[in-house]
Amino acid sequence: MRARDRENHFCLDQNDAAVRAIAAALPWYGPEYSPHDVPSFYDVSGITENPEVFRAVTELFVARYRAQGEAGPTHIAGFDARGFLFGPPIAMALNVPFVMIRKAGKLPGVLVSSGTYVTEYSTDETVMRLGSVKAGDRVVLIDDLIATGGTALAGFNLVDQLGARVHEFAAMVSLPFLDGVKKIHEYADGKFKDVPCFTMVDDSTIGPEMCRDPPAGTPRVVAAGDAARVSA
Ligand code: HSX
Repeated sequence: MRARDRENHFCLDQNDAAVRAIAAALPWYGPEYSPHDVPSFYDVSGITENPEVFRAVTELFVARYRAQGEAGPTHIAGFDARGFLFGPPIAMALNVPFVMIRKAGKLPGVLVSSGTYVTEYSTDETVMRLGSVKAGDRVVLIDDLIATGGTALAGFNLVDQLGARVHEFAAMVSLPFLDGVKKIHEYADGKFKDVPCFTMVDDSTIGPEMCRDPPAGTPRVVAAGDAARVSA
């Protein structure tokens, strides 16, 4: 599997069979059938409900970090919520801890906060538990997707506050037109410019045939008793 370096942004070859298989398993919905007003909302359940592809995605991440040997990550930290799908199997395969970067108001204990930040469609705040990573740790930040980079940068700042170092930011899908990786590398006069970002599938590789919007007029939510009469 070849990774091309676009200025510290490692991308897989979009014609690679594995990348094509992931793209062909990732449906999207338009604004009417999405939880947010974005042109294409990628539905990660297309991956999680397909064990073969889910395993292939996980193994691509694992192979990358396993190949780094002793210099590889000491921790995998996943973003609430979809980073929680990919992070644990990767951490278990590498035999390193999985750490939660949680939305505010959900974690017990003494916490550090990212402060509020803006994403493609929301304003959020995330927290990590004090002591979950420490000075000297090399942390991979993992998410399903990077859009504007707001969520990723919140993770960079949290890990930084805790005294550890981000080893790499990694996501299955990238929306390059929103320049998320560039924003990470340009943030705070280039504070994180040397941290690599790794993404697998560019959104442009996922075609219009992956749209799963149902026929016009299909209700967005159906009552339990009506579910059998509606096809989606
Ligand atoms: C989505 O927004 C993904 O799961 C990520 O957590 C996040 C990426 O958006 P952005 O912060 O890069 O704009 O819900």
